[in-house]
Amino acid sequence: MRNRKYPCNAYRRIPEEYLVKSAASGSRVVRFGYRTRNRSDEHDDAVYNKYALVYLPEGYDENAPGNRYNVMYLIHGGACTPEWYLGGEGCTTEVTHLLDRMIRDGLIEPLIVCAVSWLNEYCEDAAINCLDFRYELVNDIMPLFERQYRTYAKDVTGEDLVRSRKHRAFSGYSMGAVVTWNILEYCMDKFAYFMPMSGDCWELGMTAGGSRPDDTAARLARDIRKSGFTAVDFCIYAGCGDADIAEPNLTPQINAMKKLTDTFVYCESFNDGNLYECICPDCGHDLKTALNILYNGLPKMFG
Ligand code: FER
Repeated sequence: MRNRKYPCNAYRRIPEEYLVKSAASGSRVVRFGYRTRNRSDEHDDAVYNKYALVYLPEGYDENAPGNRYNVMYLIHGGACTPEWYLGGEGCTTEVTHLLDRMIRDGLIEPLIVCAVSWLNEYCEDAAINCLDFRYELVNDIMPLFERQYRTYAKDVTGEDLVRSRKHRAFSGYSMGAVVTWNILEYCMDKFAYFMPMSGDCWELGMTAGGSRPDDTAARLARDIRKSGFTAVDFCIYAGCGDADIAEPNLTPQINAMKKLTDTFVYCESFNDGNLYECICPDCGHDLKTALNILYNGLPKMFG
């Protein structure tokens, strides 16, 4: 895992100019259409049309041989859609401005961001949709998406999604953080970096990261160990605002995880461990917090 030097995890303020449009960025937001099926039923026909919004960095070139990009899947919160991050096809937003500037200034390597959604036509229960989203991700999105875009997975039918896991991150805000913890628990084989923003793990019930932190931490550790991974195999950059309604759910969960040092090693930089919680000053349960966690967390993703 530790093939690189990671910067210090501590919170830093976003330079104001990072959130406004800079001249002539060559990045693009495009639409990725796919078909999906009713949740966990792999044998059901993929009859539902859905789409993701995709950020392609400046200079992205599908045809350049050997040119591979890190990929982050990014998922929205309640009552939102992928537009919350990326606006829409051909749009620019604070998120795209931030990514443009971080790449241009060398804080991160150029990456692809795939903004997906847990909304669907067949189930109205948001919590169920979040906890089942992984089936859609693994069965219907990743194989097609990573064949179409130049991620590090070259042969998406084989073991390549596993081999390339250090070049793949998952992040989400609020209900999207609920998804992120679920992906951590069940899809560690394909992802090595996780950035849950403003939300806790709901495997043991809604906001159970707050009400049952020790059980939640033990559950995560158990399933990570069961899938054969240890503390050196993954990193979690979690975060929320100091005035965030999810903070009382997230912080107890992180504190419980800190005690399970076989699996989670709390640290000031990922050179020394794999878990950090960034609490952003003067931030609530909103996009400002997500922007802050993206700014602070992304330079620590990918190995
Ligand atoms: C949390 C995780 C998710 C939380 C709230 C949510 C208050 C989502 C709420 C919603 O979208 O309605 O820890 O804490």
